[in-house]
Amino acid sequence: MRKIIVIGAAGQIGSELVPALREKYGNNNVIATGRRTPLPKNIVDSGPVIYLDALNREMLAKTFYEYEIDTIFHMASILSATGEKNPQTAWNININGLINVLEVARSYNIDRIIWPSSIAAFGPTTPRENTQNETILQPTTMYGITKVSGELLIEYYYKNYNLDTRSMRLPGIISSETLPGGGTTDYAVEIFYEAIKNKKYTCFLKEDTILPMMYMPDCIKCMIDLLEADASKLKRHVYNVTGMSFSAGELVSEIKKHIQEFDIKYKPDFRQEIADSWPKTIDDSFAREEWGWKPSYDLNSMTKDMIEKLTKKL
Ligand code: AKB
Repeated sequence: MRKIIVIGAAGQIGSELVPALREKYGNNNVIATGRRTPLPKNIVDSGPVIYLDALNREMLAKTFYEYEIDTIFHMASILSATGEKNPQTAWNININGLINVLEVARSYNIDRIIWPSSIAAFGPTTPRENTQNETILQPTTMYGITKVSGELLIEYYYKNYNLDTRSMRLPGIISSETLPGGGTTDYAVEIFYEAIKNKKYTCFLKEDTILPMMYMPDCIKCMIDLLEADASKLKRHVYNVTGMSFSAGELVSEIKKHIQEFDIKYKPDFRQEIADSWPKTIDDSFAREEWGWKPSYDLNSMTKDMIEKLTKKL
């Protein structure tokens, strides 16, 4: 049985990843860690929870040692829009946090590390349609720069220290439990809350902005499947993955099928330039071939499920 630590368990993905991991590997085998944001009650009530600052190497070492950790999900990260407001903080948390985790991991008995990269690793010089796994990586955001650097770092630690590091380039993640914070794809979550609560939303991206996205159940499956993938089948450490691609306007039309009176306005801000530097569609065939990646949700089924879940919740 694995002994797993989720660093950054209060975030949008971490808060749903921990319950899924606890169900699969046992409550006491999944340690949830947070730093600033309080952890959700279901996580606090169902298993070990600790304060952990990834910028503190000693604290990382003590935790890995005391809990006999062998598997790490390093989820703590500053996202694209916040990263543009505080680029130095983004570098510090995203890269110094990651290198600390890798450094401490190589001194302990760590079997596997999952660290998500992002479509933000691509930039304006990358082909935007059907973007390939191996392509130009020249991002213009600090967040993107940390993702490319992180990808290179995890390769380096694999090659030089034999650490089994694995990563997927996540698109925008849509979910009904915890709100994302500080990303460019956040509109695709906020829009549901506003459509249900107030029947109107002002979108910070243009109507025709197309971005790759994924629904949370697929994202959780993606993380656990890559963790469990047979090492002999993997030919690389970083994989493109995607669930669906749609424009803001297409999402609005889909929501209107359920909430006819929904009123939308578009008022693009600084995040438009970030979105315009990212791919519209992603080629994830290596993930499909090498570890059987296959998403279940498309725009239609995701929208239906989000509206059902959020209507109950709100
Ligand atoms: C963001 O918008 O910054 C993130 C991402 C695509 O990595 N959701």
